[in-house]
Amino acid sequence: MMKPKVSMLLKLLIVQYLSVLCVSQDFDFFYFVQQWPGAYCDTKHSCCYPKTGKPAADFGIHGLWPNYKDGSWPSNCDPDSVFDKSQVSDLISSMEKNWPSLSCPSSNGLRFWSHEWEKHGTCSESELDIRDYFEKALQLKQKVNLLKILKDAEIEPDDGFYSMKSIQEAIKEGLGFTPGIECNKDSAHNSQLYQVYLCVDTSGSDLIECPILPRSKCGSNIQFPKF
Ligand code: U2P
Repeated sequence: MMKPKVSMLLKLLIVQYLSVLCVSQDFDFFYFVQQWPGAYCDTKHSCCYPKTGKPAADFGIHGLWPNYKDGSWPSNCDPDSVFDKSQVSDLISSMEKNWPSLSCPSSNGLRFWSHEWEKHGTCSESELDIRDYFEKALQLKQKVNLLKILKDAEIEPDDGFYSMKSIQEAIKEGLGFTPGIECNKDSAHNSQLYQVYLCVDTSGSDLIECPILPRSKCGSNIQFPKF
């Protein structure tokens, strides 16, 4: 028979071990990622406008991605949780406008939103249920008017080239936080402004300084393509 004190200690250790396991399932912050449709469409692969028509010439949401401070990220955390349109029915028209899908074949967005929920959203279920998840992303988009911030710094989608430094500084000036910038290449191999990463606290509400910026493959001068 184990002495009572020893068995109590063992129980405590087991509880502590389990709680560490649970906490390690969590995440450290979100990347809120917006994409410039002009850069998505101006590459070797084609793009397809959504069934609702050509999206506005504005940044669109790509996703709200739970991330770890070391730069890695969890994905597909809950295979039992599928995207349930009925839980976001009142958000759909805003999602069509602010979170359009440009991949081919043309879609009404449901495929894109399901993918984002299942791959990323299910990894922040400890903080946000499906409705909160989409609502938070839409609220962040309303808060952060990237196009205006850039326009105020005379950086516009006019096919012109701008320094990475001026883009990062304009956003830092406008929001108070340094963004991550991702580029892709057009068919002439020009590096162009594709996605902007901002960091958000685990409640999905407030911008924070990024614990780690995504690695950038941009040149020092990048094109801001028309859309
Ligand atoms: O970069 C290519 C794709 O990898 C996923 N990604 C990237 C960085 C990151 O921090 N987290 C992350 O998930 C994205 O996959 P998607 O959501 O598009 O399937 C990104 O497009």
